[in-house]
Parts: sequence; structure tokens; C-alpha cells
Amino acid sequence: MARPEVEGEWVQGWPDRARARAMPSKDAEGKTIYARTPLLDLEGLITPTDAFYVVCQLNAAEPIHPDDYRLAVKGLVEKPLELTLADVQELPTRTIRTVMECAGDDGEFFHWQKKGGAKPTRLKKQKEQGGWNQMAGKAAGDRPNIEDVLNAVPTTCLVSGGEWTGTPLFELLKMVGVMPGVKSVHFVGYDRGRPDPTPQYAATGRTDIAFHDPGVINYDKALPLEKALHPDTLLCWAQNGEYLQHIHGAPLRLVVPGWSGNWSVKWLKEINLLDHTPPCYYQTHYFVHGNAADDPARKPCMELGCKSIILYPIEEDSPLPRGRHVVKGYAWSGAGAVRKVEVSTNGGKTWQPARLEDHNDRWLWRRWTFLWNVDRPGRYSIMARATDEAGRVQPQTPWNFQTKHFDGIVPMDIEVT
Ligand SMILES: Nc1nc2c(c(=O)[nH]1)N[C@H]1C(S)=C(S)[C@@H](COP(=O)(O)O)O[C@H]1N2
Ligand SMILES: [Mo]
Repeated sequence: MARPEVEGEWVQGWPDRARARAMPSKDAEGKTIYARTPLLDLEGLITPTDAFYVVCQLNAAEPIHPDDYRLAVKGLVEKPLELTLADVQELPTRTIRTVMECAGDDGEFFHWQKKGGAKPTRLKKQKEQGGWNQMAGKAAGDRPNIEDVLNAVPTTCLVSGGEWTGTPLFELLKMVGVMPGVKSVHFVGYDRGRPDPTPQYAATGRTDIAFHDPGVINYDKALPLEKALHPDTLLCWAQNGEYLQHIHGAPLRLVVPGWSGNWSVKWLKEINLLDHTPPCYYQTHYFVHGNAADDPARKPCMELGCKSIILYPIEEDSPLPRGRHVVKGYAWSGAGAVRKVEVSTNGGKTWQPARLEDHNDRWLWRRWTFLWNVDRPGRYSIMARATDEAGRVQPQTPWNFQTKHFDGIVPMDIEVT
């Protein structure tokens, strides 16, 4: 059976269902640096913080006491400032509910579409220790076996829904005064380190190509001014109704709805206003769309595509008895609200509308269900396809060498007895 039995846990003195927690990979000190959301075990729209996915590309920043926190805002501004958290909290607040998806989420489905083999599954668990950052500290030139890497770093379940509270970034930009000619807003995190090649081996499915090595860097991204001024781009100090957890970027992080998670810089140290776009490693070499590492036409990953995923039934739920089954999943888009989800139970020959749950948070994923009446035994290929408010139909993103922004249609092959 795909679904493990519910195990009780004592919550507030009473037995209850087991609580959902993210599936972690840890660094040498036992700290979580990567964790996947147990999507199959969740309900509703907001992913509990303990179950929210985690990605730390470098060594995670050291925790900073909120009273000691400083944020520098500089560059092409009328009034450079060094701010405390309390200063930022004096600005008007705003709460946004949005999906956040890692650019690498479901990347292994690109490998599967291209090369075949076993279909990736959301039930797979990654290694607890070292799976994500296993090359850290090893000699340069030491290349692991690609199968080991792919087994250690599953890329499914890197997506969550969250409620974020902070202040619109434009309020801060208004306060410092943006000078003419600004093109990008450069965010620098407090975390520093040398990028580990393991995630690149996992993304490309290869250990035999040379990757650009930027050396020791701070995590940084340069957001185009237009997106920086969008009223939903927030500087956040709270998530899901409480102050940020350290692993999610406390005391202050950026949240950029619609764009892949890597734009939402955690542990903010500096904001620089620039008249150009600096060559940040995580936007020129890592989170890029292109055909090869040396593709001169490669472009930074920005807006997410349009996507739906099936959470029931999945292949491991087979065989199912004849009768009624509720096919269900989530759908989201980087362009805003999802308007339609269609389901096929015959491998894409015909499509029928799914029921979409209603809500008014355009950046948040929507849940959909489809009542499937199946009275004949056999093999059924179930598919889901989303359409967003911009009229974009799933899938939007072609294969790319870093396997970023997968939004393809993945059939679930279900046996009915
Ligand atoms: N400073 C910093 N910000 C970061 C990262 C990081 O490693 N350092 N990882 C990015 C990536 S790749 C993703 S997908 C999201 C994940 O945010 P979460 O860990 O809160 O889920 O944070 C982004 N912001
Ligand atoms: Mo990511």
C-alpha cells in the first residue's frame, strides 16, 4: 500500500494523527539543509511550517538575534540606510498567500521523459545524511557515481503553499528613493560558501561535465526593477502566522510570488540598487534555461510555468477496486491564478473538467478533484492538465540541461480490478 498507516502521536496530552514533517537531508553537523514536503500526506492549501520544503544552497547562515539584525540598503538610492528589523516593521504590512516552488522541483521527470526508465515517485525518500551536499569537503575532481547521486537527491516534493507576512519591497524602495537608471535590485544573503556540485550532478544527470566554479560566495540574486516594485513582492518576517524559522530565512527574507523559489532570498544582508544586472552565479549558471552549460543563449529562470500534479491515485495505490474514486491534486501557475484543470482517464484521448476549489489568492495553488466512476477492470492512464488566467496551458517549459521548472503532464498508470 502506498499510504502508511496513521500512527498516533501525543499532541497536547492526547493521542492524535502523526503530524506531517518535511523529509530532511542533513549536513555534517546534523542541521537540515534540504527537505521535501510530504505532499501525499497533506490537506488544504497552507503547508504547515514543519512540513514546508527547505533548500539551502550554501552553508546556511548562522542564526541572528532579531535585535542584532542589520539590513543595508545602498547603491543608486537617494538615502542609503542601515535598518533594524524594527525599522522594517514600521512600514505598512501586507500578507500574501502563495505557492513557492523550487526551480528544480520534479526535475527528475525531465530525465524520465528523455531517457525512460523507472518513473519518479513522490513516495521516494532521500538520504538523511549528506544526500544533498555530499561533495562538500571532498577533493575537487572527486566525482561520485551518478546513480548514487540520483538516488540520494530525489527532486520531487519541492513545493509548498505558505502565508507570508511582511512589507511590500516597494515601500522600502520608496523610503530610500530609487535614483533614475536603476535596472536591478541586488539581494545578498548572510549565507556564504562554495556551491557543492552534487545538486548540479543531480540536475543534469551527469558527473562528467565541467561546471563553472564561482569559489566562495554569498547567496545573491538581482531582481529586475519591475518585479521588485510589484506590490506582491514582499520583505517577510513571518510565515504561517508566526515569526520566520531560521531555516526559512529569519529574521528577514524576500518572497517573490510567481517566480521560482531561488528568487526568494533568505537571511537578507544587503539590498543594492544597480544600473545593470550583475552576473550572480545563481542566475547566470545554476538557475538557467539552456541546452548546455556553455550555451551562450541560456537565460535565467524567472516566472514558473503552469502545472497540475496528481496526488491520488498514484501508481503505488494500484490495484484499485472498481467503483468511485476521487482523483485529486494541486494546480498552480507563475502567471497568477489557475482557471481550469482537466482530467483524462484514457491517456489524453478525451478530457473532462475537474472541480476547482475556489479562493481569492491568485498566487496560491488550487486544489482540484475529479469524481471517477470506473466499472470495468483494466489499466487506466490518468492525466491532469491546468490552464491559467493568462490562457497558458500545461506544459510550458521544454527540456533544459539543468532540468529547471518542470511542468509536464505525468500520467499515472492505474490498474483497476
Ligand atoms: N540566502 C539564501 N536564500 C535562498 C536560498 C539559499 O540557499 N540562500 N535558497 C533558495 C532556493 S533554491 C529556494 S527553492 C528557496 C527555498 O526556501 P525555503 O528553504 O524557505 O523553502 O530559498 C531560496 N533562497
Ligand atoms: Mo530552489
